[in-house]
Amino acid sequence: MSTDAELQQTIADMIDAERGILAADESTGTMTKRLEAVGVESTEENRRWYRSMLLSTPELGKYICGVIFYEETLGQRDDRGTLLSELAASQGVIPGIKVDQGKGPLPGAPGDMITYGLDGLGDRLARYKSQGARFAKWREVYPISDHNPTLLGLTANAEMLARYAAVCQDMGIVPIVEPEVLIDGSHSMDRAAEVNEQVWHAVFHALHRHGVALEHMILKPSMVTPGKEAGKASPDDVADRTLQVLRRTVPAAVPSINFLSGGQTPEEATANLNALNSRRDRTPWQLSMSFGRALQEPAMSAWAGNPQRREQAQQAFLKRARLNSLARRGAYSDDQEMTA
Ligand code: 5MM
Repeated sequence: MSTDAELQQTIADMIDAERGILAADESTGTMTKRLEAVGVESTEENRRWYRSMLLSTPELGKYICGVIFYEETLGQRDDRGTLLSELAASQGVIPGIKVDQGKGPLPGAPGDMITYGLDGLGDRLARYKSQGARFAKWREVYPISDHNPTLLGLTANAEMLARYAAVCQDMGIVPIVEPEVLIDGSHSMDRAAEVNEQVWHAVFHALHRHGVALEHMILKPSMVTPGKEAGKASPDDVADRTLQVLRRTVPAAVPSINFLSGGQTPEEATANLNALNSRRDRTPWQLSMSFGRALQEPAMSAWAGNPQRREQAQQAFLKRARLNSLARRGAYSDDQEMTA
């Protein structure tokens, strides 16, 4: 199959009117925080057990079309010896891989961050592809302050995302491009909208410069919300503002926008996704999710390291996946939280 045909096939398999992507690509440091929060030691075995529990959830493939793995997970097997990537594929869930290698301060731009991992990316992608990965993900992180992101931060981060995406497409791997504008802080909705507009504009400008085929990528942005210390906006306000800025900056050729949850509660993220999809007639893209915390938090709390609670954890996980699938169609309402 040609590289183009491979990309096209993966996009066709991942763009689904009722399903979304599970972000299970927490690096060991992040996973350690998540596990310790529910009283579980972060050992390789606990991480393997938890992720194989998620992926073996019955009917997962009805609501989830892709899963983003961390490198460690690609080589792990479930209790029966099946590779977790094969377990996912057997449920109709396409395996993908996070390929950025963490972040640090951006020199020359105090307060801005930059992500590492371009060196040797082609070789790593070839290896991940041979292990079953068909798409990849790279995250750049943008804190908001009165003076961040700077112009340098906007251009340097956009350049990284575009270079990564171009390498992926050369290898027949669909890139998920994730510019995460952080929810941390007390900034207003207006300021969040202003920053997201600058970020998305810079990202698409860089993608164009690097010849990235927009038809063969997925955008994973933040929703436009006020900072978490500034109070909440209603789902209608989040949806209106997010779509206003997306329409100004994201070309119609992009097939799907899969939002991150970014510290929203599971219920908020679902309600916001639902409000976005209630306005679908006004958008050229699929509006879906690639949630990490908002899909996993209830499952992780239900499990809390007790293998006897496997079924309860899977039910909690499937409930969030199912409610987000309803939100994909604009068919979710909060009373379904009680009954689902
Ligand atoms: C699951 O967490 C991902 C990896 O984070 P680290 O590199 O910090 O370990 C992260 O990129 C995630 O995919 C996105 O932030 C979306 O997850 P949320 O929880 O924001 O929906």
